[in-house]
Amino acid sequence: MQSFNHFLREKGVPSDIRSLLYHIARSVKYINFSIRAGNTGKQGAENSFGEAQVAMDVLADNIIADELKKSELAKVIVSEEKEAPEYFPAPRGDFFVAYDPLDGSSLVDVNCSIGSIFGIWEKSADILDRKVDKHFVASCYAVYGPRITLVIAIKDKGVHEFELNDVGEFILVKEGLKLKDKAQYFAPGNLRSCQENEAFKNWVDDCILSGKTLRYSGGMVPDLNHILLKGNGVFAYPSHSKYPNGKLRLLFECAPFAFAFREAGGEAKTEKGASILDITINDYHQTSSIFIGSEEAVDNAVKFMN
Ligand code: AFP
Repeated sequence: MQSFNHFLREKGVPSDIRSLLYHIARSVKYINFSIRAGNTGKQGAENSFGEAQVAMDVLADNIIADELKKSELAKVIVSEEKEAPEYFPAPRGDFFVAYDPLDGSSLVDVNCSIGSIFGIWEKSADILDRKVDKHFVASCYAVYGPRITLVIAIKDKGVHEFELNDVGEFILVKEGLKLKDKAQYFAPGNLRSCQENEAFKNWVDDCILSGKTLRYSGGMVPDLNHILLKGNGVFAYPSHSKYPNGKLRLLFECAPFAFAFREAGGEAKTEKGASILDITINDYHQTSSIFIGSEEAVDNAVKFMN
């Protein structure tokens, strides 16, 4: 069983990226412990989207920021839970890290799987007005479920799953995750928009009529993890009157998964058909619609939407 660091070193992952990922993995361990021991109640505050924060949101955010600072590799970090970026002295690196410390906050108190999502870019300066894909070097996400797993995507080096073992090490369990073109599974987020969006309703009907299997939990991390590990599927979260530009955040949710899914041979597009990775970052907290998963299934969904 290969350890996290040994596997990445064998894959030729540069030491600075390995070290940054090591600190991210440490933060995941601390968050996992806090979830199992911590407070699942409300924080009594709101994030920059005006969403009620749960105590775990704030705790997870602080744990990650602390680990990224300790890495001395992340120069600029942006969290879904904070309006403004944080700037750290980073004598050993120049990375920009965007993260959603705890995605699925509304699921914490009902013991459903939740996750943390990270995007890692080189060249921390001038992130705004840059395309998502420029200097994008790695992304990863943690799933806090029956097993604690960390899925890591490295540019041109594939997507791999690690599991936290009983002695606190992340051990390789699946190397080289790949997505087939066709999808058996579908995960239709924002189903309420069927009432006002005939095209989306037609797509959902087509998924049902073509015998696709519904797998949707309301948590983006477990829902996309399901598609990646099953090797096929399509997840959708279209815009609608409540979220005219989509609900999901470009930097903290859509981009890291779009990067990982592309590395696995999949696709991620907006409902208008633009590649998520081609979007220009205008605002750290901008949102986007997203159709992501098996390439053929995503293209078919976008055809329905247009
Ligand atoms: P919370 O973090 O507020 O639970 O939202 C989770 C999420 O950002 C993403 O994980 C889900 O895919 C999506 O929202 C679910 O949105 P709806 O609550 O509108 O279905």
